[in-house]
Amino acid sequence: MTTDDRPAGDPTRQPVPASVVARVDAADTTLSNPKTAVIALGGNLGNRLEILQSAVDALEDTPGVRVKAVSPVYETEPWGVPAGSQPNYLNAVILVRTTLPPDGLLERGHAIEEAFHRVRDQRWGPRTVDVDIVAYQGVRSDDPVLTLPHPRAHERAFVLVPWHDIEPSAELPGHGPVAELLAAVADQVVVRRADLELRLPE
Ligand code: A4P
Ligand code: MG
Repeated sequence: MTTDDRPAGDPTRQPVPASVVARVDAADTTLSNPKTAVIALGGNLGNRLEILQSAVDALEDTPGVRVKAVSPVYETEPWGVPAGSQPNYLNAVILVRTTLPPDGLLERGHAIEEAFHRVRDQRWGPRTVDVDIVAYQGVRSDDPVLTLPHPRAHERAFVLVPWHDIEPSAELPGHGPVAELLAAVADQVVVRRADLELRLPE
Protein backbone atom coordinates (compact mmCIF):
# COMPACT_ATOMS: atom_id res chain seq x y z
CA MET A 1 0.00 0.00 0.00
CA THR A 2 1.56 3.29 -1.02
CA THR A 3 -1.09 5.73 0.07
CA ASP A 4 -3.07 6.10 3.24
CA ASP A 5 -6.68 6.99 2.62
CA ARG A 6 -7.91 6.56 6.16
CA PRO A 7 -9.59 9.63 7.66
CA ALA A 8 -7.35 12.22 9.33
CA GLY A 9 -8.62 11.30 12.82
CA ASP A 10 -7.92 7.60 12.43
CA PRO A 11 -5.28 6.65 15.03
CA THR A 12 -3.67 4.16 12.63
CA ARG A 13 -3.27 6.68 9.83
CA GLN A 14 0.39 6.96 8.94
CA PRO A 15 1.71 9.02 6.10
CA VAL A 16 4.31 6.87 4.40
CA PRO A 17 7.23 8.81 2.90
CA ALA A 18 8.42 7.63 -0.53
CA SER A 19 11.71 6.40 0.92
CA VAL A 20 9.82 4.13 3.29
CA VAL A 21 7.60 2.80 0.53
CA ALA A 22 10.74 1.82 -1.34
CA ARG A 23 12.02 -0.03 1.72
CA VAL A 24 8.71 -1.85 2.16
CA ASP A 25 8.87 -3.10 -1.40
CA ALA A 26 12.49 -4.03 -0.94
CA ALA A 27 11.48 -6.32 1.92
CA ASP A 28 10.10 -8.73 -0.60
CA THR A 29 12.75 -8.47 -3.26
CA THR A 30 16.21 -7.18 -2.56
CA LEU A 31 16.63 -7.04 1.21
CA SER A 32 18.35 -10.08 2.56
CA ASN A 33 16.41 -13.12 3.45
CA PRO A 34 12.81 -12.15 4.26
CA LYS A 35 10.98 -14.66 6.45
CA THR A 36 7.40 -15.88 6.32
CA ALA A 37 5.17 -15.31 9.32
CA VAL A 38 1.58 -16.28 10.05
CA ILE A 39 -0.46 -13.75 11.99
CA ALA A 40 -3.89 -14.32 13.54
CA LEU A 41 -6.20 -11.34 13.93
CA GLY A 42 -9.34 -11.30 16.05
CA GLY A 43 -11.67 -8.89 17.73
CA ASN A 44 -15.09 -8.79 19.33
CA LEU A 45 -15.67 -5.11 20.14
CA GLY A 46 -16.44 -2.12 17.94
CA ASN A 47 -16.69 -2.28 14.15
CA ARG A 48 -14.97 -5.63 13.94
CA LEU A 49 -14.43 -5.84 10.18
CA GLU A 50 -13.19 -2.27 9.84
CA ILE A 51 -10.74 -2.76 12.69
CA LEU A 52 -9.40 -6.02 11.21
CA GLN A 53 -8.91 -4.27 7.86
CA SER A 54 -7.10 -1.39 9.55
CA ALA A 55 -4.81 -3.88 11.29
CA VAL A 56 -4.01 -5.54 7.94
CA ASP A 57 -3.32 -2.13 6.37
CA ALA A 58 -1.16 -1.03 9.31
CA LEU A 59 0.93 -4.19 8.98
CA GLU A 60 1.37 -3.55 5.25
CA ASP A 61 2.42 0.02 6.04
CA THR A 62 5.19 -1.24 8.31
CA PRO A 63 8.66 -0.95 6.76
CA GLY A 64 9.97 -4.45 6.27
CA VAL A 65 6.55 -6.13 6.16
CA ARG A 66 4.52 -7.21 3.13
CA VAL A 67 1.13 -8.83 3.46
CA LYS A 68 1.05 -11.74 1.00
CA ALA A 69 -2.32 -13.36 1.70
CA VAL A 70 -5.49 -12.57 3.62
CA SER A 71 -7.91 -15.30 4.67
CA PRO A 72 -11.69 -15.28 4.56
CA VAL A 73 -13.38 -13.82 7.62
CA TYR A 74 -14.95 -16.11 10.22
CA GLU A 75 -17.49 -15.37 12.91
CA THR A 76 -16.44 -17.43 15.92
CA GLU A 77 -17.72 -18.21 19.38
CA PRO A 78 -15.44 -16.88 22.13
CA TRP A 79 -12.90 -19.53 23.08
CA GLY A 80 -11.79 -20.11 26.65
CA VAL A 81 -14.61 -18.23 28.38
CA PRO A 82 -18.14 -19.24 29.49
CA ALA A 83 -20.65 -19.43 26.61
CA GLY A 84 -22.61 -16.20 26.19
CA SER A 85 -20.23 -14.13 28.35
CA GLN A 86 -18.78 -12.16 25.41
CA PRO A 87 -19.81 -11.11 21.91
CA ASN A 88 -18.72 -13.33 19.03
CA TYR A 89 -15.38 -12.63 17.42
CA LEU A 90 -14.42 -12.01 13.84
CA ASN A 91 -11.20 -13.85 13.10
CA ALA A 92 -8.85 -14.03 10.13
CA VAL A 93 -5.30 -15.11 9.40
CA ILE A 94 -2.75 -13.39 7.19
CA LEU A 95 0.60 -14.43 5.75
CA VAL A 96 3.39 -11.87 5.67
CA ARG A 97 6.95 -11.73 4.37
CA THR A 98 9.15 -9.72 6.65
CA THR A 99 12.68 -8.64 7.34
CA LEU A 100 11.72 -7.73 10.92
CA PRO A 101 12.91 -10.12 13.59
CA PRO A 102 10.15 -11.89 15.58
CA ASP A 103 10.28 -9.42 18.47
CA GLY A 104 10.01 -6.49 16.02
CA LEU A 105 6.90 -8.01 14.52
CA LEU A 106 5.40 -8.55 18.00
CA GLU A 107 6.16 -4.95 18.91
CA ARG A 108 4.36 -3.76 15.79
CA GLY A 109 1.39 -5.98 16.67
CA HIS A 110 1.20 -4.45 20.14
CA ALA A 111 1.37 -0.94 18.66
CA ILE A 112 -1.58 -1.77 16.41
CA GLU A 113 -3.54 -3.15 19.38
CA GLU A 114 -2.81 0.05 21.29
CA ALA A 115 -3.93 2.22 18.38
CA PHE A 116 -7.36 0.64 18.80
CA HIS A 117 -7.34 1.32 22.52
CA ARG A 118 -7.27 -2.31 23.36
CA VAL A 119 -7.72 -2.75 27.10
CA ARG A 120 -5.90 -5.58 28.87
CA ASP A 121 -7.71 -5.98 32.18
CA GLN A 122 -8.65 -9.60 31.92
CA ARG A 123 -7.06 -12.62 30.26
CA TRP A 124 -9.08 -13.64 27.23
CA GLY A 125 -11.23 -10.57 27.87
CA PRO A 126 -13.17 -8.91 25.04
CA ARG A 127 -10.97 -6.81 22.77
CA THR A 128 -11.08 -4.53 19.75
CA VAL A 129 -8.18 -6.37 18.17
CA ASP A 130 -5.68 -9.05 19.07
CA VAL A 131 -2.60 -9.53 16.91
CA ASP A 132 -1.00 -12.91 17.59
CA ILE A 133 2.04 -14.33 15.85
CA VAL A 134 1.05 -17.89 15.11
CA ALA A 135 4.35 -18.89 13.54
CA TYR A 136 7.53 -17.24 12.29
CA GLN A 137 9.27 -19.37 9.67
CA GLY A 138 10.39 -22.51 11.57
CA VAL A 139 11.37 -20.62 14.75
CA ARG A 140 10.67 -22.33 18.08
CA SER A 141 10.75 -20.36 21.34
CA ASP A 142 9.31 -20.91 24.82
CA ASP A 143 9.96 -17.34 25.94
CA PRO A 144 6.66 -16.18 27.53
CA VAL A 145 7.08 -12.74 25.92
CA LEU A 146 6.99 -14.38 22.49
CA THR A 147 6.25 -18.08 22.34
CA LEU A 148 6.67 -19.60 18.89
CA PRO A 149 4.70 -21.11 17.48
CA HIS A 150 1.79 -19.60 19.44
CA PRO A 151 1.20 -22.09 22.25
CA ARG A 152 -2.55 -22.39 21.72
CA ALA A 153 -2.77 -22.18 17.93
CA HIS A 154 -3.00 -25.96 17.47
CA GLU A 155 -6.20 -26.18 19.53
CA ARG A 156 -8.07 -23.28 17.96
CA ALA A 157 -10.36 -23.61 14.98
CA PHE A 158 -10.42 -19.81 14.60
CA VAL A 159 -6.72 -19.97 13.73
CA LEU A 160 -6.44 -23.32 11.94
CA VAL A 161 -9.46 -23.00 9.63
CA PRO A 162 -8.56 -19.62 8.06
CA TRP A 163 -4.87 -20.55 7.92
CA HIS A 164 -5.71 -23.75 6.05
CA ASP A 165 -7.84 -21.74 3.58
CA ILE A 166 -4.86 -19.67 2.45
CA GLU A 167 -2.11 -22.27 2.90
CA PRO A 168 -3.52 -25.79 2.58
CA SER A 169 -0.07 -27.38 2.91
CA ALA A 170 0.85 -25.40 6.05
CA GLU A 171 2.65 -27.08 8.92
CA LEU A 172 2.54 -25.86 12.50
CA PRO A 173 6.05 -26.43 13.84
CA GLY A 174 5.94 -29.12 16.54
CA HIS A 175 2.36 -30.14 15.73
CA GLY A 176 2.36 -31.21 12.09
CA PRO A 177 0.17 -30.41 9.09
CA VAL A 178 -2.61 -27.93 9.77
CA ALA A 179 -4.91 -30.07 7.59
CA GLU A 180 -4.53 -32.90 10.11
CA LEU A 181 -5.11 -30.68 13.15
CA LEU A 182 -8.52 -29.59 11.88
CA ALA A 183 -10.30 -32.80 12.90
CA ALA A 184 -9.57 -32.23 16.59
CA VAL A 185 -11.20 -28.76 16.56
CA ALA A 186 -14.24 -29.66 14.46
CA ASP A 187 -16.58 -29.12 17.43
CA GLN A 188 -15.72 -25.41 17.67
CA VAL A 189 -18.16 -23.01 16.04
CA VAL A 190 -16.51 -21.01 13.25
CA VAL A 191 -18.76 -19.72 10.49
CA ARG A 192 -17.38 -18.30 7.28
CA ARG A 193 -18.86 -14.85 6.63
CA ALA A 194 -19.01 -14.74 2.84
CA ASP A 195 -20.61 -11.30 3.14
CA LEU A 196 -17.53 -9.86 4.89
CA GLU A 197 -14.21 -9.66 3.15
CA LEU A 198 -10.78 -8.32 3.97
CA ARG A 199 -8.86 -6.64 1.15
CA LEU A 200 -5.28 -7.56 0.38
CA PRO A 201 -3.46 -4.20 0.38
CA GLU A 202 -2.18 -3.24 -3.07
N1 A4P B 1 2.84 -13.59 23.70
C1 A4P B 1 3.59 -14.73 23.80
N2 A4P B 1 3.66 -15.35 22.63
C2 A4P B 1 2.94 -14.60 21.74
C3 A4P B 1 2.66 -14.75 20.35
N3 A4P B 1 3.12 -15.81 19.66
N4 A4P B 1 1.90 -13.80 19.75
C4 A4P B 1 2.60 -12.69 24.83
C5 A4P B 1 1.44 -12.74 20.45
N5 A4P B 1 1.67 -12.54 21.79
C6 A4P B 1 2.43 -13.47 22.41
O1 A4P B 1 -1.13 -11.52 25.28
C7 A4P B 1 -0.45 -11.80 26.49
C8 A4P B 1 1.04 -11.87 26.22
O2 A4P B 1 1.32 -12.93 25.33
C9 A4P B 1 1.61 -10.64 25.52
O3 A4P B 1 2.22 -9.81 26.42
C10 A4P B 1 2.64 -11.22 24.54
O4 A4P B 1 3.94 -10.72 24.80
P1 A4P B 1 -2.22 -10.41 25.24
O5 A4P B 1 -2.55 -10.23 23.80
O6 A4P B 1 -1.77 -9.26 26.04
O7 A4P B 1 -3.42 -11.04 26.09
P2 A4P B 1 -4.47 -12.11 25.66
O8 A4P B 1 -4.56 -12.14 24.18
O9 A4P B 1 -5.72 -11.93 26.45
O10 A4P B 1 -3.81 -13.38 26.23
P3 A4P B 1 -3.39 -14.61 25.41
O11 A4P B 1 -3.12 -15.67 26.43
O12 A4P B 1 -2.34 -14.28 24.42
O13 A4P B 1 -4.73 -14.94 24.68
P4 A4P B 1 -4.82 -15.47 23.28
O14 A4P B 1 -4.23 -16.82 23.32
O15 A4P B 1 -4.34 -14.49 22.31
O16 A4P B 1 -6.38 -15.62 23.18
N6 A4P B 1 -11.95 -16.62 20.99
C11 A4P B 1 -12.22 -16.43 19.69
N7 A4P B 1 -13.31 -16.99 19.14
N8 A4P B 1 -11.41 -15.66 18.90
C12 A4P B 1 -10.28 -15.06 19.40
O17 A4P B 1 -9.56 -14.37 18.65
N9 A4P B 1 -8.83 -14.76 21.35
C13 A4P B 1 -8.50 -15.00 22.62
C14 A4P B 1 -7.21 -14.52 23.15
C15 A4P B 1 -9.38 -15.78 23.50
N10 A4P B 1 -10.56 -16.29 22.85
C16 A4P B 1 -10.82 -16.07 21.54
C17 A4P B 1 -9.96 -15.27 20.78
MG1 MG C 1 -2.96 -12.30 22.27
